[in-house]
Amino acid sequence: MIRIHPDIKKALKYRQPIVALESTIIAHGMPYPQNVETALNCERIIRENGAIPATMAILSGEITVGLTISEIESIGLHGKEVRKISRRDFADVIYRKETGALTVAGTLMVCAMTGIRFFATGGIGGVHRNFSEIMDVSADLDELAESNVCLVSAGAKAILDIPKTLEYLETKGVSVIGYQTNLFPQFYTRESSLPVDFRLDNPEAVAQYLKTKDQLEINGGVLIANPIPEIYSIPNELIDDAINKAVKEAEQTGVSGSEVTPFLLKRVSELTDGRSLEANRRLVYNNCELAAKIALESSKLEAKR
Ligand code: PSU
Ligand code: MN
Repeated sequence: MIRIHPDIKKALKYRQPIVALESTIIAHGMPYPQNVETALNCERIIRENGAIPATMAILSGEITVGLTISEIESIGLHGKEVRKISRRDFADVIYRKETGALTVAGTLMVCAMTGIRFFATGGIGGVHRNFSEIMDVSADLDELAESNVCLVSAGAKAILDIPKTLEYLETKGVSVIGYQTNLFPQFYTRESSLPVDFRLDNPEAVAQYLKTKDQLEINGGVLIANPIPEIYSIPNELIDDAINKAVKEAEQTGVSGSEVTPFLLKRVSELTDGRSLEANRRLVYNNCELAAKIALESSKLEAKR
């Protein structure tokens, strides 16, 4: 049921650095054509930094690892018509031979199936703001806790309840590592007042840390919180109103389930005249670069063993 691109098959065999990329961010996270442009830039940036990109989706019932350019274009063009696939949807979309975009949770599942250890996204899903009423917690969190994957993310999306998201990660035993920061970044914004578990300052240090974790046979995922570059960061006071307004609209219009996150991202982008979309793209590129560097350092360490 899995089709792996020959380049990635080879990379797996020779233990070359590979970075997984999800496809929900393409289909549901950004509008066409910026989504396709972003996805292709992510692949290019990963290659430029010495690793092999593996964009993943389910295509006509087949788990596909390493999409071609035209497959990426097709997912981007069809956008919201493509099903958003998390753990609960996985077997259903395959048995129906349908096409689906993988969330962070879905991509982590494929990483586990194939042995891919590094993954770049924009911002991980988390605990939503009105948790006490709707109990909306992204499946990304539980899946990360179960996967042996190093996930690079610009913190958690600012549309979420970030303190609760961090509490949940702590409960699940996921280490939250600040990359060159002591504070957990909030997606569009570099700063926050919430501490990370600990800080690492370069890809070599992250690779050494991951090697230690492996030697101790401590299973479970690691979240690298990589702040958006300063020049693209949107200050809290500029984006808070848009986020609050979008969250309120989602409640009033009764948007629910897997549609909440795409709705919020779209509304915040509209309310900021596209500024949040530009920030989103830049932070994803920044994460791709770091994930590739960590993957490369890790494969160098492994070669020495
Ligand atoms: N990062 C982004 N944009 C996105 C996502 C991540 O910059 O659209 C997607 C990922 O696929 C993640 C999903 O798994 O948002 C979270 O959705 P939910 O809250 O429904 O679990
Ligand atoms: Mn949800």
